[in-house]
This record gives sequence, C-alpha cells and structure tokens, in this order.
Amino acid sequence: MTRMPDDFLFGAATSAGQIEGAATEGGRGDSIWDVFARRPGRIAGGATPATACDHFRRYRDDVRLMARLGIGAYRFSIAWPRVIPRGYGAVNRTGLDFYDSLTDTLLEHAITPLATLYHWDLPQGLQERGGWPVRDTARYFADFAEQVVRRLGDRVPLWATLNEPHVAAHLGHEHGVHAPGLRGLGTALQAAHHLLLAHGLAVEVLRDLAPRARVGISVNVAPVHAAGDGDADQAAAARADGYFNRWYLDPLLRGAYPEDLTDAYRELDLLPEVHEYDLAAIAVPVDFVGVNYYFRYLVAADGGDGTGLRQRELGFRVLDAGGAGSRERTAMNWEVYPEGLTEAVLRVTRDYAPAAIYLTENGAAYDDDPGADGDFDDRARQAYLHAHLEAAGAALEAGAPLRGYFVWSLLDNFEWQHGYRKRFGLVHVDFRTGARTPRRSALWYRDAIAAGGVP
Ligand code: IFM
Repeated sequence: MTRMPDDFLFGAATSAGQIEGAATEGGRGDSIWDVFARRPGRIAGGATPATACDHFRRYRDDVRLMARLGIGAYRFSIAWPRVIPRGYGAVNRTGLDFYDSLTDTLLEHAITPLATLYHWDLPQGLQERGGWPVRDTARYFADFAEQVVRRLGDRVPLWATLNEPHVAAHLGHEHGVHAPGLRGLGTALQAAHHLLLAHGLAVEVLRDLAPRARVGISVNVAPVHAAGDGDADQAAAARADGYFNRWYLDPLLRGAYPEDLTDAYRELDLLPEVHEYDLAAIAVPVDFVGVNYYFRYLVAADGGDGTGLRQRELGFRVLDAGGAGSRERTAMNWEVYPEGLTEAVLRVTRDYAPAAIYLTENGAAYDDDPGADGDFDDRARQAYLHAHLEAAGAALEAGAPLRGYFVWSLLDNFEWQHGYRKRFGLVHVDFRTGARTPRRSALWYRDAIAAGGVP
C-alpha cells in the first residue's frame, strides 16, 4: 500500500479554454485559441472550443460531481478574455462573477481551489498588439492578475501563475501547432522570456494582495534520456534537457538562464532581449513548484535523417512522441513511463530544493472501451493512475516535498489541436448532450482517495 500523508491533496485539474465553452457569453472576448480554431486545418475535425463541456453553465453540477468522488482539490484556470475581454482596458465584472461563484461553490463542498492565472488563452486583442513576443504583454498580465486577485485572493489559498510556459512558447511560437501558430525559435524564446517575466510580476501582485496565499507555477518536467551511449547522443540529450527543462527551471528557481544553452543561442543569434532586473523579477521566491508530468524524451543527435520531432537549431531529435521501446502507449502515442514521474520530482527536489511540489497534472488519454452494460470501463487509465500514484509515493519516500497530485483531467475536454478526439477525463463527456458519466477510473480514484493512497 502506498499511503500518502494525511494532508496530501488529491485533486483533479482542468483549464478554462478546454472546458468552459460559452465563448461569446457574459461579455467574454476572443482568445487566441478561438481565432486559431477558426483557421481551416488547424484543429482535428474542425473543432472549436466554443461550447466544449459547457462548464460555464454546468459548473455547479461539476463541483457536486467532484464532491461525490471525494476529490479534495480542484485546479482550474481563469480565462483572461472573460475578465478583460481585449486583454487591456475595460474589466468585465460578469467574468469575475463567474469565478467568484465557482470559488464559493468549491468551498461550500470543502474542495480546495487552486487557480491558474494563465493556461494559454491569451486575449486576441493582445495578440493583435504582438502577443507574448512583446514585452508589454507581461505588464498587461500583471494588471489582469491584480483584477483577479482583488476578487478571489481572500478565498483561493493556492495559485499557479502560468501553466507550462515551455509549451505556450514553443508549440505556439516555434512549431506553430498551437495558437497563435507562429514559427521561429527566436520568437519562441522571446515569448518565453516575457511569459517568465509575467510570472514574476504576478507573484508580486499575489504577495501584495493575498499575503496568505501559497503561490507557484506549473512547469512541464520531462526526464530526457539519451538514445545511445555515444558522445553525440549524450550531448544531444544534455541540450534537449536545457531546451525542455532547464531553460525554464533555472531562471525561475536559480535566477539565471543555463549557461550551455545561453552560449548555443548566442551563437545562433537567438538570445531574447533581457532587461537588467528581469531575472531578479523572474526568480522571486515561490512557495511551490507545480510539476506536470506525462512522459520522458528519448533523444538522439540529429543526423538529418530518421523519424521523430527534429529540433534543427540545437541538433537533436526526439525519437517519437514521448519515448520509445515496446512499452504501452496512450491514445496520444505517449509512452507509459511512471518511473519518469519519480525521476522528474526527485530531480526538481535535488537541483532546486523547492519548499513544496505539487504534481499539478498527470493523466492519460485513452479511446473509450464501453463495458457490456454501457459504462466506461477504462481499465488502462485506472492502471495508469495507479502506477503513477505509486511513483508519486516513491518520490515522497525518497524525500521529495510532494504535497498533492492532480489528475489531468476531471472531464474529457478540448484537447487543443486534437479537438475532442483525445479523451483525458476521469469523467466521460458526451459532447452532443453534455452528459457526464464517471468512468471506472473515477470510481477507482474515489476509493484511493478514501483510503489515502493506493493498494
Ligand atoms: O490538455 C493538456 C493541458 O492543457 C496541459 N498539459 C497537458 C494536457 C494534455 O495534453
């Protein structure tokens, strides 16, 4: 039996742009994802986030459902364009009212709220002014944070400033597969710097306006393993680790960009513009690091051939999405590699010594396999969660300051460029009717929570 400490938070996570829907209601403005999804060919099946899970209207039922499952904490995000429709200028009180009521509903059900301020839904109005590659966006983010924290700061005890800045910067600005669909490593690095700066400014706002809140950031941390023992693959893996992990963790938790990558980017003339006090602002102390864990990367030197995601400038290749070998894979084609969770958490513990760590996301998409009686018999997801909770227990045992675990995701939802085709939910959503049905894994999670761990 892996038993978690008594005060361990067992949670579930979602994000506004993936579940709320009601894209044009209550005064909400367009986000970059609304605009991106309207461009032909960007999202599988031509899907848009306009309706999603209709959580905006159904949130009370969704909170009740969480309470029935015994879920103790809920990580949700605040849609910036619902609060400040253009990203700057007028504040939309109706938008704030929604999060106010969501927070109260959670508290009435004894569910601890963890609010994320930015989970990728930049207001389109700011994209039209240049978006994250432009420095002012960080300042506008601090203004947005101020509005939200003034309203919710007295009741939300846990805050994450950003979700996965690497993904927002690189998938959106280097690879072009996420909104806003730009392509250029230099643009991505400038966007990344402003995202990190936005984090630092928002932490300051939180400290001022909600001094009792515990504040952190959710970063995706993926172990990077070299495909071979040779020097070329080992060096490629070190560069890839810099690109995926250290470029974010180091400035946040050590106040400096990593030297090896700084040298590499300087040679490529890709270094972002960094102002004198930016790194001090970025490295403002946090109370916790949120680790989002899904997979490891298996990396080889880029010989110019082969398959897998190629990072041309740094000369490495990821040997297919999320690993290799003959292990089981999820519907995202991500390798199931629970020991990577232990490794990621222990690495953050060892290299950065944070006060606390929350696993702010972990979970899996699987195609549905409805059981004979029509229920959702997702044994693969149950096994996945079981193995990853055990891996979390192993990290705790080895001394990591792990304080909670949030399953991604509570509900099937809008999985970005994959539309509604990839289902991550503990709870199945029928996107025609909106009906919610807890899967077998949800009931298993309920029992694990009640037992305080996994058998
Ligand atoms: O759905 C996403 C989420 O928005 C961010 N982390 C990874 C999840 C699964 O891809």
